[in-house]
Amino acid sequence: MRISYYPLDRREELEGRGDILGVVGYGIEAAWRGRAPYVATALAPMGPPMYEVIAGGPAISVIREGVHYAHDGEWLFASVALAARDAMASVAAEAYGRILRVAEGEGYGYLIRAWQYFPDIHATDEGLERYRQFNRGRHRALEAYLARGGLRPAATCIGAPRGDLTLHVLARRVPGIAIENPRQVSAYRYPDIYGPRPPDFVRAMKVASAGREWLWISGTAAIVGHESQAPGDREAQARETFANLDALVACAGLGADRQVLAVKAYMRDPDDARLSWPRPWRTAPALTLRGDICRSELALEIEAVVAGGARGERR
Ligand code: 3EB
Repeated sequence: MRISYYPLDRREELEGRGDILGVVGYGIEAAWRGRAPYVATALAPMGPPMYEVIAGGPAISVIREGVHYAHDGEWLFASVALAARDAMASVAAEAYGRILRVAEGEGYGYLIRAWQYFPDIHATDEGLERYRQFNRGRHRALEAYLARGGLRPAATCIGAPRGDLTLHVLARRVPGIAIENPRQVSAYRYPDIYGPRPPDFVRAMKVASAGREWLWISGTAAIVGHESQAPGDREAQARETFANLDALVACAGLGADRQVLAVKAYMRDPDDARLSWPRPWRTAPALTLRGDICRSELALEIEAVVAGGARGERR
């Protein structure tokens, strides 16, 4: 498993590769002609357009039920895009339902990581914010999966400027280990002041692969307990966000020689791209995207992948 970022002019080289599980385009207009699943997001980077490439072993690529997926025996990447005009609860339930049928059908029954982007995240739909409608649908779709022993993935949910709902996931044949943040109430236990159904994700998922441990960290924002911190103060929000990221990494037991492999930041306001980043976060390959964080008072959200040292399995 490798995560890399490539500029637009590397497209043809990427399209010819056979080891790619999935590609996510940010700010890219060009059509994708490769065999690997491609997610055309409406999110734009603060810098030039960029491809995010998740590569693995030789991958088999399939389209079924409108889900484009690829798998290499260890990881499955699956992606679906649905029109997101209204009834977000149904759209979310449909997207998760299809992804789960395909993933479980191929024997990759454990969601590790999910990303969901859709427009007008704060608009109201039948008296309820669309993000909260989304949570209702996701909850409905995950209920049976959780009842049969499935695990909530780590996740990111961001408002896009336009386009479809895109949901893309990574799944495995074996369960990951859920890591929660001691500074935060688990999202799936949020009180109902944040909506009738909680957001079904874990703060991070840890997996063992290729002799290392990998921590997939959810989109992380300035939330302590269940409350947003420092509304209107982006620098204070950034500090709380990094404190949450640090706390999660400390809980995951990755060892001292851990390494931040990739970081994505989502910011409501392009000016916030200039905020200063502390170590170890500022040294990793990073992508900063313009997007709406799912609580309107939050200015930024950061996700990451951190790996333990490559010295054999740690448990
Ligand atoms: C939060 O911690 C901030 O609904 O899938 C972060 C990551 C957030 C994922 C989701 C929401 C989601 O509640 C928002």
